[in-house]
Amino acid sequence: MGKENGTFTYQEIMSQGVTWERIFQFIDTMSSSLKNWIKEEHLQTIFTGCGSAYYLSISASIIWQTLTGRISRPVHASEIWFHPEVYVTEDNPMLIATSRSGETTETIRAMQSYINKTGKEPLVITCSPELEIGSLTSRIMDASVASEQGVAQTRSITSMYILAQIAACIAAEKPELIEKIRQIPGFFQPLIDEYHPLAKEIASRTELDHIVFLGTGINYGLACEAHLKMKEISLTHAEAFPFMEFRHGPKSIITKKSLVVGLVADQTRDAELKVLEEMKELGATVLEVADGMDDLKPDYRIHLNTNLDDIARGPLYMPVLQLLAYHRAIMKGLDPDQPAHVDTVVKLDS
Ligand code: F1P
Repeated sequence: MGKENGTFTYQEIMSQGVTWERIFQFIDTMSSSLKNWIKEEHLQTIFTGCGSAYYLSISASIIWQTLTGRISRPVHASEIWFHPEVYVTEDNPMLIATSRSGETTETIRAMQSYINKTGKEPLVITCSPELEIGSLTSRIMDASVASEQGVAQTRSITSMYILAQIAACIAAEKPELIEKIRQIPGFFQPLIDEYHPLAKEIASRTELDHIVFLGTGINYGLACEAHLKMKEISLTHAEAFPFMEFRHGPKSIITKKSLVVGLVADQTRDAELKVLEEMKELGATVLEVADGMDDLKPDYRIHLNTNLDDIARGPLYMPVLQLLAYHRAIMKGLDPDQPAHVDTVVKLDS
């Protein structure tokens, strides 16, 4: 008998709590080499990757700059490969590359360009340290416990996100924040138990055929990742925008068939809730994902209820949204394990 649709993806989404626990086992071994690396002279840090790994880079660079006070930015791996002169500048940047497969051509090429120009080893966060990426550097944060068989990244990207959070805490010498991040795995199962039925309920509303994910700052990277999951797994027209940008034109596409998902941050909540209110008035169905309670009357609400701050709680926005994409795919008769036209890794000939 053949495999049922989505077996791997479902199992990988649901095992995130235990996988995150296992990720923390490696912190002590990584910590001292990371500290030495961070001491090297540099003025800026560049985070890079492709697809999910690039979206992780958006959030990670904001966390890094907030915690360390040093300039940090996300750059697409292909940009570094094609334009090293623009990004690998004379001010000795540090490079942090993320890749589940460890073989994505653009990420490997970006690392090679960086190594050729600076003679320095990048730091990598990967599920595949034994592959090409690991042959280019000895500085590795190993997420192989989060490896996957599904094509779309679920537990791998949230686990690598946690490693990026931890790297920033080590760089900023904030061990107390690592202790907060250590609480994340404990919130996973209660969140799934409470909101898995809601994910199924929203997924059954197949008349909603346009899904917008909104987030500010750190949460913008997470909104981008959520939009990619929805697109890859459920072949739904999905988009991601910073909350405030959505008013500047993109909102014109909102109809009664739109679902707007707001990944609300504590720091910017008031302004974000006004955007969600406005989208509701325009006819969209609104799903609010927030840590605290507020006066908004969305159609649906996921209350994360962690009391963790915006920097610490990031990965917890993802699991219920991954389940929403998974169930939508199942409703549409698709196989979430095998998105159309996408392979696990993009390898180019030249
Ligand atoms: C990056 C990536 C994935 C995407 C797809 C193709 O892979 O773009 O984010 O979902 O599977 O590859 P990697 O460099 O993290 O292995």
